[in-house]
Amino acid sequence: MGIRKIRTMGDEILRKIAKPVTEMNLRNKVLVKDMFDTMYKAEGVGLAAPQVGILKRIFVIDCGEHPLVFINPEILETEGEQTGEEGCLSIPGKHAQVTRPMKVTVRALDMNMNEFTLTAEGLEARCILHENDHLNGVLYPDKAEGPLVDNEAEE
Ligand code: GNR
Ligand code: NI
Repeated sequence: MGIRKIRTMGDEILRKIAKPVTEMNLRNKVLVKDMFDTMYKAEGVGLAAPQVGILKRIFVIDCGEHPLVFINPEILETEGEQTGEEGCLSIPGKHAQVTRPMKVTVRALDMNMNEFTLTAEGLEARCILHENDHLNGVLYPDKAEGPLVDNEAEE
């Protein structure tokens, strides 16, 4: 198990633009495995490499259906709108309402550097867009409708 430290808001690395991945090698394989370990341990549904201090365009998600790896993702198309609660492992203990597209089509490379295209809706779409933002130094409070709320305050 390779649990990595999750960087939190205020850490400058979260605001930097991540760099494209040029090859799949042992270092990147270990990184992806560690990202899954770290995401599951933290009970998150997604994790982007900059959150563990690595400025590479990689994110992983598992919104309940299947674990997926996205390398050098490109958002091809979005459709519709959804407003819902969003949290981030880099902003522990908080959430806010964020409006995002309901549907997204994304093209990326998988672990074998083979291209795939996926269309997702609802939470999976929200998650893909949230993770893609991390690769561009964007955090959900930048897009939030209302204030950041303490998770405790409402539960
Ligand atoms: O665990 C997470 N939950 C979540 C909820 C709504 C929208 C996006 C997310 S992603 C987040 C994990 C995380 O911070 N990924 O970058
Ligand atoms: Ni996040």
